[in-house]
Amino acid sequence: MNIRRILLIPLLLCAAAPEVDWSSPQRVDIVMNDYNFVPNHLTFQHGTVYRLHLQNQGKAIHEFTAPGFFMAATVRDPRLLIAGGKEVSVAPGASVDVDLVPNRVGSYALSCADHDWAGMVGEILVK
Ligand SMILES: [Cu+2]
Repeated sequence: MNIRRILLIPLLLCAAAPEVDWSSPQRVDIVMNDYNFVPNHLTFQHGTVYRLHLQNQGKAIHEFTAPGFFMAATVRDPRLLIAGGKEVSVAPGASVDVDLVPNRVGSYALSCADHDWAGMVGEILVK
């Protein structure tokens, strides 16, 4: 690989990434309990920068499982997403901040992949 190509690769990666100003996200608090989300209906404006503050107040591990929502969003740190980009896992007593921009208007399913059977579900609306 010649030097010109080595220099070109990071340049191309930068050009491909959408430009987002992450400096002042709008915070949205979501509490995860055994077994529900509070609130369980979330509304976002597309193109707005949010910080989802996911706080697990339960005794079990909970997931914020929202594959369609995450797929249609720009997530600041994609390493927070597990299960192929479908969800964020939060340990009992822990909290995780997920900075993202919803990009596409629509309604998206929310669940905890482990506890949907217990009614741990919700809905996400992007306007
Ligand atoms: Cu759960």
